[in-house]
Amino acid sequence: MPTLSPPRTRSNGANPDHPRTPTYSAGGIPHDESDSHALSAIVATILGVLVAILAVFAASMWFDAHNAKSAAERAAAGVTSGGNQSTADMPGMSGSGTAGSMTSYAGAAPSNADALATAHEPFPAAMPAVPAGPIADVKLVLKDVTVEIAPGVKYAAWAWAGGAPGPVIHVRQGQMVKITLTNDGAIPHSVDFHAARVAPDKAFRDVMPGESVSYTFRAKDAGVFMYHCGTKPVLMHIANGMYGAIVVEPRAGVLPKADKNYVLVASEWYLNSDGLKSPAQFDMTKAHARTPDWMTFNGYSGQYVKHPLTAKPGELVRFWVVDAGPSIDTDFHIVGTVLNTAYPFADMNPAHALNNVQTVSVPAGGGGVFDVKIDKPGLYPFVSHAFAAVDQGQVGLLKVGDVKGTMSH
Ligand SMILES: [Cu+2]
Repeated sequence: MPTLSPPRTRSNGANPDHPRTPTYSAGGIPHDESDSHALSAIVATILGVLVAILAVFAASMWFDAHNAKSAAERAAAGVTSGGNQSTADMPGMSGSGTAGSMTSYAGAAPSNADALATAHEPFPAAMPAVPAGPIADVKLVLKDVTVEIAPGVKYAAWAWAGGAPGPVIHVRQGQMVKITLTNDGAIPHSVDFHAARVAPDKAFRDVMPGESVSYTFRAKDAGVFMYHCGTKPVLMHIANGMYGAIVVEPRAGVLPKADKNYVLVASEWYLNSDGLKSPAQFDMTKAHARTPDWMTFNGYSGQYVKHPLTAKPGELVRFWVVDAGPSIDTDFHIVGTVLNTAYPFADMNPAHALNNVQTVSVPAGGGGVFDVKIDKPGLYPFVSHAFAAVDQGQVGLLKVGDVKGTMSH
């Protein structure tokens, strides 16, 4: 567990009601001069005009604010009713879940959280091998599953047979990729691969429950790419866990050989309850406000703090990072070192790489690749340096060498 400073009691920064002292008074005008009355009359007239102008401004601002509020309420009502599709009927989406109290459940934890974090089996961050042969045959199964996103915090996800994120897919640049998506969920879903150049209305079409879709694309573009369900409302399908990463390994010789390759998928979670007793569900109001309860690497708060990723001193470690969002960027940073080489936006052309930079943003729906070589043994936290994300769980450790203990950051 990272040291989570749970923002359970959220200060809304309410201002005490200070009565304002008037900033002008009748004083200051000489009163023993013969034209003092005329001057007073002029000043009074000017003040009167100013007050009138201010009154008009105030009225128009009230109308604007009122209209904006009405528009927001209409938008919220439209979302809650889901247009012609009632989200209240969907599994993992109760009607009450959209009421949106905006109560934060960040940092909620049972008393045995530490033991649960230790017992948790971390999502495998180590990049799998490339499938042999000319075609990478990728079979994906979508499923409604209850996942754990933090110690003791359960969430009714729409995700993959193995939870969220989906499996890491690793292919070679130029390889054909055959995707077969089977929908074992209760409602239509689809899968959109950012690495593909295909007609989305065909390849990424909705798949009915119990059915499958298959399509192929050639992985022409190297990098690390997001894949996700693209069925409406996309915000909800992504936030519910329907995302993953595909690494398209550049052709041999383009990059220096890495000793370790780790894949991290950053994402945020919006909960309608703390998820401790029964699984939490998606909260659309919080998702629209972009106020997550939890933010994670590979779907579980701080899992690589308890179970660090490892490297030997001097090894080249390559992080392939996707930010699944759905809405918040990840500002990738490793405490105690500098990123030797960064491939922003996962543009793998070495001529475009950055050298020796501290923090690189990975946009929602985008990727980034980061090489580090660390000589000194120690525990090096990797974080999104937008630090609310760390408090909400987007933190892990890279353990370099044979060192003991843990470190919170
Ligand atoms: Cu979906």
